[in-house]
Amino acid sequence: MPVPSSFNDVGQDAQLRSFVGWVWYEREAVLPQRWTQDLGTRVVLRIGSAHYYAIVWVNGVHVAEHEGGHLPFEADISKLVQSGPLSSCRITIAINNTLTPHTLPPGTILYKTDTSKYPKGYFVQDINFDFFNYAGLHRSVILYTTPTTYIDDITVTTGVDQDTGLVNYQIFTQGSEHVQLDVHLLDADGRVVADGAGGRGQLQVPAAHLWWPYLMHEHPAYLYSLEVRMTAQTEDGPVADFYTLPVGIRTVAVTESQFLINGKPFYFHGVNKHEDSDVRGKGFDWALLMKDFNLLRWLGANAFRTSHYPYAEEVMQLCDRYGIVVIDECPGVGIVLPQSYGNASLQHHLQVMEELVRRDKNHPAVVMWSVANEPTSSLKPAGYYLKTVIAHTKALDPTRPVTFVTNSNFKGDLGAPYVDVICVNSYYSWYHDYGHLEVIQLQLSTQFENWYRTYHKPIIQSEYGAETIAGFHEDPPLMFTEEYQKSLLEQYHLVLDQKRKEYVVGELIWNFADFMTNQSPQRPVGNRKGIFTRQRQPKSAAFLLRERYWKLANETRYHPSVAKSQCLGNSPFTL
Ligand code: GCB
Repeated sequence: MPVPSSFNDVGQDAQLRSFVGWVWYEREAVLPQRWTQDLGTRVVLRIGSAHYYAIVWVNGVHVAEHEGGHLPFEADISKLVQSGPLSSCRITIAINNTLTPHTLPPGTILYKTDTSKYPKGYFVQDINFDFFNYAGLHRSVILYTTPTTYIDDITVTTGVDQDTGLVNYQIFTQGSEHVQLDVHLLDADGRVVADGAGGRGQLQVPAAHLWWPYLMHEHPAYLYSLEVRMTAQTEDGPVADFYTLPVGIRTVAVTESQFLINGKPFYFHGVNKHEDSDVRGKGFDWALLMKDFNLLRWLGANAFRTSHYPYAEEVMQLCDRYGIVVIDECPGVGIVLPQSYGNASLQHHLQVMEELVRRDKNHPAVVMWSVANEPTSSLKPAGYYLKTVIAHTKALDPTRPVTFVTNSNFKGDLGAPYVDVICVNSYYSWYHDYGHLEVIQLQLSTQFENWYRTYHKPIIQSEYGAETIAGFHEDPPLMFTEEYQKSLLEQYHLVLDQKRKEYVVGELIWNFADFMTNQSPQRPVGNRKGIFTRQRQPKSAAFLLRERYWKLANETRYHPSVAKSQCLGNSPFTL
């Protein structure tokens, strides 16, 4: 079985495609002699993503267990590989994709006991989310080394004072109390612009280049490099560790009606995505990733939400580099049953947010955390649950707003009081009043007005869209045709254009591309609400959105005052 890849679509076996239970991966790796003989070397096994529950052994010895399919985990395996003459290392990973009411996402195993209909022991995995539960080793498994005294973690937060950039850093080391830390901040040309020393401090960057979103500024996504050099005297002699972290200096803030980046109003015009493609399922693939980024840039999209789970780290790194703003969502999708709001679920959800924030906190592209998608937020226990997860996330990262994405009625939503931005999904003229495009404007205006009147918080239309089979055409538009998708979007845009002048701060289409789901009478080989096909070819709506997004970019672009030396001129972006 190739890694990284989902195992489901690689074979020709229908049983493997829908398999629920344990699968086993095993691989022998030969390690360089220095790794196995130098006791000052720390050898680490890192697993980028194993969906869902994983148990790991090295040379037959249990080294790690991890719950949750979309975040990395590691094990220090130095002792195991340095204990004998062997330079080989057998890595065994058992993975179980079963989802229960307490996993994230949750699911239920339904035992079908009517023996007149089902064979003995028959069960199915039931889920309340709309994407295929691909499983396997979705991201790379790597072995790496550090010295035994090493840099374990860095937290960077940034601020701006007039035109001085402020870079606050905190460095955590392991292995020795007596370390020396030297810090340098380099600009994009490699020139040192600030120095520091010690485990925490603030670097000041005069006339800083700020990190701006794509299309918001002539020079978006400016990145500095934070170089951290650790030296220590240990029993085994001097040791050094070195780490470089890209740093974007920017601020994020939310008012009653605006989302501000660097103090300027930001309008999210973008997409919801999935990690999903032919053959490899949710397996990481550089070529696919670059294609997606080229499509996003072509589209003029400045943002996406990682619906409905954390994406690969490489995705986040590219967002930093291209200035694509991210709403970073955890796998809290399909939380609908009352059993999924108990202590076991809550505790796991808090743990997942810790892992997510630890992984993604230093990405300037990440401007907001989303703790869930469409939970049953009108259920009584949901209020305490969402309040707790949001408060915990804010405690972990006080610098970013926190939200969850709702489809509940504004009157009964028990989680909305705790979010910074209201993110609302609606499918007017699709799941409701289907075929009746003429009701969208009224219903959507009412939706926005109700939410704003109740909460006085900025609103993002976090999903809207229509199922569309590429190549289906009917005019006047009929459901499932490219014309219907376009017309539905146009109706939404008429209202968005009014409300964005007031308090709507973004629109994210559902979905960037068609994606695989469970089989159902509503899903013709997956969800077809993509503006691109699963193979990344455009439907008509992609051209409509492209025109809109570039127009929005020109309208919402930040123009520094003409008096300032960094004046960009007035030349508009062109398609
Ligand atoms: C939603 C969900 C998303 C689905 C989409 C749909 O509200 O958040 O996961 O795929 O609707 O197409 O039904």
